Amino acid sequence: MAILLASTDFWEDMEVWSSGLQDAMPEMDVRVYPDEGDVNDIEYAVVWKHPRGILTRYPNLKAILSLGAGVDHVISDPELPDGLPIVRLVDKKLTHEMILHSLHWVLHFHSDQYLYRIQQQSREWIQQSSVQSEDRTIGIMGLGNIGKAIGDSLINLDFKVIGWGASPKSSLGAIEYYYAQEQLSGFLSQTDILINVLPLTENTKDILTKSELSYLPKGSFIINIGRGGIINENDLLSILDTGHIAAAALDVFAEEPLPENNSLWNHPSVYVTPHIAGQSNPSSAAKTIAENIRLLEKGQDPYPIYSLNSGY
Ligand code: OXD
Repeated sequence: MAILLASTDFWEDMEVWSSGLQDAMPEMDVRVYPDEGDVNDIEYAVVWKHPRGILTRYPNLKAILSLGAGVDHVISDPELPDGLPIVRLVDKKLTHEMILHSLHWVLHFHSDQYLYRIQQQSREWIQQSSVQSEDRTIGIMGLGNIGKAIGDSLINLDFKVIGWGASPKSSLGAIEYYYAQEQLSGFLSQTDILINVLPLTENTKDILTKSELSYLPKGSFIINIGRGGIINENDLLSILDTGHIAAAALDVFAEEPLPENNSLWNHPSVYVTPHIAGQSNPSSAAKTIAENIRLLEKGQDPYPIYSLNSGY
């Protein structure tokens, strides 16, 4: 029995992933693509942006597991073997990283750090009047495990948190929830700082274009740690130019790496980070992946499985 690790992105980390998985599953033979050995041995593929088409090479493949939270990098492969479970990664450490990243930017915008930076450049000593956290509404799009955990940590800091998702949800505690297209404008119009955690699906692609972004109040902020394709980048640039949105912290982009000639790089109100908001932690993620493989081996469902219906 063998596990194949395949990525076009994490090459320098593959040794770490491979030894992490090997430690978590000593009974398995862990191989790193392209050193796949006998293709008949491969039963599980653990992937991050794997080379397109390779997964059809393994006749005994039982499941595909993502090395990251999203699976759009898996399902975008036009040559995917039919009918195999695709398993997303929900890992405590990854969620924790995403919480810290979100808190960093919420506090940066909330406490006017972006303005003090500009003021310093022209040696201006202006004390901005501070807003209390309970008077600031953070709107989170995408209230799965990660979005909910980010929301709870902001509630602990006394922010008002509202959320939006495609379908109804319960058990969201103090997070006021909006759902479906009809409630999107009502949600956006109350949001001072928008955090996007939505996965990219057919339904979420370009869900935020100029008209939706205009519902955000003047002077609001955007933090995108979900997927780039969710916010139309040209529309974002033009609404940033008008000053309606004060600043955006973007970790994900429609095309990654962000092309050198993309105007987001040098827009004065944009902060670019290279998709680092929730880097998977090999030692903890390898254990989570190993637990899921063990469940599959026992004929039980791993968690969470990608659903074709919901698109994530
Ligand atoms: C992702 C990740 O899916 O970084 O984007 O885990």
